Amino acid sequence: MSSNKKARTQPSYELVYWPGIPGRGEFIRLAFEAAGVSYKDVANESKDGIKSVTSLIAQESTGDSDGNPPAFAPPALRIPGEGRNGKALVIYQTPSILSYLGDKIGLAGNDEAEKAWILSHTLTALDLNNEAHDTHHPVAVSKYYEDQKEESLKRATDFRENRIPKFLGFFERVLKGNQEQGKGKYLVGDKLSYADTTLWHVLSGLEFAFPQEIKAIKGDYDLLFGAFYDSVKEQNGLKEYLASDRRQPFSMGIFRHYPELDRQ
Ligand SMILES: N[C@@H](CCC(=O)N[C@@H](CS)C(=O)NCC(=O)O)C(=O)O
Repeated sequence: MSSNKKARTQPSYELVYWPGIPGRGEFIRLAFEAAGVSYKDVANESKDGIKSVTSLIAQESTGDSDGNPPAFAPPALRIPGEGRNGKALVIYQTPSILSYLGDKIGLAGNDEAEKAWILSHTLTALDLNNEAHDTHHPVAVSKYYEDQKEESLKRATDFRENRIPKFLGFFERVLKGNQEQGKGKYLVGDKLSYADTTLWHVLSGLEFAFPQEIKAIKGDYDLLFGAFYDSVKEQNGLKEYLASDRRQPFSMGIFRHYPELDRQ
């Protein structure tokens, strides 16, 4: 194979993330699926794949033999051949992975301004994701929900009454401001980006975790729960993925449905 041809071939991508839940790995999966780029979901696809996750975050690790630093937490992306001296590159942190991949798989926008906005909106959607998680773990990540129920109720009430409207109102304004180009379907420019897939997943998680709340307020966000939500899930690649059994259902991960935390 000529070096030119090789340069145009996609490298093989390996997603390293906990098996059996969407979690933060889903943000990376949706980007690959939307771009039609193949990847290996190591822990879901191979027996003993979970070892790739546990060794990635081993507490004693100072890095791997390919020269990568230790990773704090999954998700991580491993790309053989793209690291130092032709070795494997390993990167972690969801937004860092998305911004690395965005350019390479065509989901990062058309110019420097679009690239920066796409990353900014992605970070904001991930902030919303983190705040949704904190509604059931407001005191300690290492403690059970059952040990922090009282605080969870307070946190979830504030989240529903103040934070959800602030975030959703913001994204509705973003869509409105970009309506000429994006037609309500895209946050930035005139095509799908990893900011769209990321926000979409957070919205679907909120619908799972707080169904009564979202049902009650949906109508206030015409674009977000209209053109945007519908068009992202109908995108080529995503539509097929979302209907497949590779899409893990929400359960007891970041988005959890505790009826007592929802609108009564
Ligand atoms: N900001 C990080 C958060 C990573 C994270 O919290 N990963 C979770 C799984 S979704 C985990 O296993 N965390 C272990 C820990 O924080 O100790 C990212 O977006 O990648």
